[in-house]
Amino acid sequence: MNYYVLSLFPEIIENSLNASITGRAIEKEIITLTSVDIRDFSDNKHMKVDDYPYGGGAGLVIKPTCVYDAYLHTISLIKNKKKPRVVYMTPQGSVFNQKKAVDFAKEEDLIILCGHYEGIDERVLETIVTDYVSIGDYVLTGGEIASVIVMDAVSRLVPGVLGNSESAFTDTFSDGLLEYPQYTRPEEFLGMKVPEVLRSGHHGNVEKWRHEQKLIRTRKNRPDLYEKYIMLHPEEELKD
Ligand code: 6GU
Repeated sequence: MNYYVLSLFPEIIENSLNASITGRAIEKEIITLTSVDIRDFSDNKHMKVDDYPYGGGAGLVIKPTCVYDAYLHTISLIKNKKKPRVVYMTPQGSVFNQKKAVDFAKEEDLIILCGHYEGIDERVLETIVTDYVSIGDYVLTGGEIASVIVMDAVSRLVPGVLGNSESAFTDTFSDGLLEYPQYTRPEEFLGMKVPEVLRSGHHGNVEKWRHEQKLIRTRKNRPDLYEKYIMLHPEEELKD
């Protein structure tokens, strides 16, 4: 997976992705990150990349010219004959979820465009963007952190990024339910004991207990997901 991220704050992206599991994947060259600074494609001596919005209003709009030149530069770096998808991070996009992460993880190259201020001139977006993606119903100062979230979620689905011990397929959302609670030593903490069944060594009972915990937790925290799950598995509906 090769990410090309066009933004005004490449350091936010590099600092985040170069750490932890994604950092290790970059070192191993399972994923690559190329950050492109849109400011490098400014067409004036003050390195300005934004201007006042036509029609008035608050804030500044990123000029289409520098974004387009940054895009053309990025395309020139990519050997692949196939034109990559261009994901624009925007609260106006459709909301990112695990299904979208799985879909993006199938790509070889992904161009991610991050806006700032009041956004980017619509004409360049119409020309280059294939996917408009938001990470939820709240507003961030820019798309950089949102892009890191998308790349993190996508990267862990790329073969080789997670070790055997960090499975991407048994975790939350792989079956539409939230995960069960986990415990480690000590056996007693602040007077609270680890549930007896987990110490019993009875594999069947552990599996049964964990599945029930998933249902309880999902019903409590995500009634929307619980309803969906029970529609598909009515025999599993919790009694109480
Ligand atoms: Cl992708 N960008 C910004 N600026 N704010 C957001 C977002 C993206 N997703 C949710 N809020």
